[in-house]
Amino acid sequence: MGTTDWTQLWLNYHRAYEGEGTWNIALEGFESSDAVVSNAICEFKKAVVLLIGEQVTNTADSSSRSLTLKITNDAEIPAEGYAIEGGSDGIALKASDANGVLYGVFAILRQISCGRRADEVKETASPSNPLRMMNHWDNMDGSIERGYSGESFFFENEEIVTGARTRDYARFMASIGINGVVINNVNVKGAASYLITDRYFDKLKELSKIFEGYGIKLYMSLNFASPIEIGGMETCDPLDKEVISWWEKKIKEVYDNLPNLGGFLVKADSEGRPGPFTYGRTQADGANMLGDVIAPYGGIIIWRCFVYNCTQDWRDTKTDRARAGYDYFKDLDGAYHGNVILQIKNGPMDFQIREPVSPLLGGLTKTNQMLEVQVAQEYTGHQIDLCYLIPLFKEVLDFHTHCAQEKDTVADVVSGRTMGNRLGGMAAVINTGNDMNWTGDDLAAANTYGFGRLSFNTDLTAEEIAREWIRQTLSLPQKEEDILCNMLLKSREIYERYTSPLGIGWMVTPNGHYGPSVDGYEYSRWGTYHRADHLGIGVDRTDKGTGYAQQYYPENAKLYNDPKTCPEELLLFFHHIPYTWELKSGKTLIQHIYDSHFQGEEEARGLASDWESIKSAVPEDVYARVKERFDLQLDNAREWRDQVNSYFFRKSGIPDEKGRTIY
Ligand code: GCW
Repeated sequence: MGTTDWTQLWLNYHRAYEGEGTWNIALEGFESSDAVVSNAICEFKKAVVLLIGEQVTNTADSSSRSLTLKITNDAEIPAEGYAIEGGSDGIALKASDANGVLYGVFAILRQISCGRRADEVKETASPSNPLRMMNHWDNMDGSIERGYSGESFFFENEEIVTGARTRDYARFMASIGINGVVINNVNVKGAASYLITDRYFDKLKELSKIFEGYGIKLYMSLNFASPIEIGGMETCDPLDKEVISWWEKKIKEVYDNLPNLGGFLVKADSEGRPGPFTYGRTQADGANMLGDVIAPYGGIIIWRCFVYNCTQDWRDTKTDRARAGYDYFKDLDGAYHGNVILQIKNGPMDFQIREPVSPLLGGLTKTNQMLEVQVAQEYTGHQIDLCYLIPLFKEVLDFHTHCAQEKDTVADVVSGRTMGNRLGGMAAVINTGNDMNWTGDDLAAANTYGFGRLSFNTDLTAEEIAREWIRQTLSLPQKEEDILCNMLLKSREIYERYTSPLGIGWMVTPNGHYGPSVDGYEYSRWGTYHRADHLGIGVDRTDKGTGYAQQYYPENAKLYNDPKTCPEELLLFFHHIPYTWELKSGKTLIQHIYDSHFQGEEEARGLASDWESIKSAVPEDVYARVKERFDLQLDNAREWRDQVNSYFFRKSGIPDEKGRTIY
């Protein structure tokens, strides 16, 4: 078992083999004065010593084999892409820009960490998506909304913090291909509204510089009501001339200080946030105004589509939160300006363990769009329960929207391949904090890593990503690697089995969102209902119900509309189904609910014992931290199993065929 510096995540650089050469670095068409190139070289130097015990010297040493990392500028390589190839005299790296050099170096180090020798390194790659972003929900008091790994490492007591950790963070992000980071929570309040004032420019400049050295653009979340909150105006109506000229001055001031700022992320008219609706304006009015103001500086506006009525009446069965995104944004397709991107959550509700893909993705055909996923485990176990999310993200990316004859998957749409957009990509709500191991649960770093890798290369499989992460992080013997990989790969379905059935979602403790509370959101204002009674459960979203299914292109609409063709894992999302309904397995719905909960709880125990079985191969501290979490996960799984099963037994009065204990 190698030593693991857990603060270095997957950039641990375990000794892979003993080399016997000495390296020098040759640059052709790149300057070592370029911050990104220089950081790339620096990383290479540091890593090869650790990985293969070889030094980078630049002076010929006749006693050892002389090797060269030859970095060449090659205009044929696509933006941010690279070609790497090892041979007997070293490694050739070709790229057409500095980010390509950086990603190429990290690719070399990754391949060596994963078991190749330097002379076997080989890959040609370029990013699937133009924008590959992390969204932090960090608040300026240091807290993190939906954070499960300590406090923010960007903010403390309303100040911006920079230091060694900031640099490490940037390295980690660059190593997985991230090129944009939004540092503050989309709910912009209090001090965060002042991030666009001279109170913070100096520190932001520092931060932006660190990021730039790793090919990352700094972005911030913006308060749409800034003209009121920090400008002392009476309105923030996006069509008001004075409001517009306030923004013009403000954005100029921001760019005078932060010329490399990528732009802003905006949550408007949502969950109490201000927005254009207040003034009878559309989402496009709001987004375009900001887009126009920021355009001269090359900035972009990323506008979130998470807009819905959060003061619903549960008695009202016609209003459907799932419909809201499409209803608000589809009609304005084509009205958004060129530097505006709509950022769309993967599902129409809110990051549940299983949801259909949002019909807005690909539903919009004339608008820049970006996929938003949540790596922070808000509804998926709080980084206590093991839940490897890459299989879920893959399902979303592979979903055929039917928006075009070909190239119609979500991956195609957001990458720009379908409609030829220049702007688009993927963003994740990140799961990091200032815990020593960054992600609370050591195993949750697989999601951080995985999102970045997937956004760079959407063709990678969940398993390839899991293995890469394990090899670089823990470098386990093959048998143990297989066990851990398998644990990761099945964890999402296990979590799904012991929580809410067949796509219904929610049933979670309100506010905190950990642990069961079947009716917790049933009679609330949030639009999150399961509609269970003594006969059945589920929400009718067909043409006879809320009509949500009709927001999809006909192929999918038809599939979802009929309970016989609707994919069963989404059955209760689209249909209200009697407990006695027979599923494809031949089981009744109620029996499926019981079986799945018993099975999920049992499988969670299996995960815990799998972890125990690899104890001797993992560092002690890592073992202990993860074990602690499995203990909690087992309590959680048991609680979910018993509460959900008892609830449905009491509602339906139908006993478990297998006579197991239900309360
Ligand atoms: O998932 C919900 C969360 C909120 C979050 C919101 C959003 C940042 O419960 O905490 O607010 O989504 O995505 O804006």
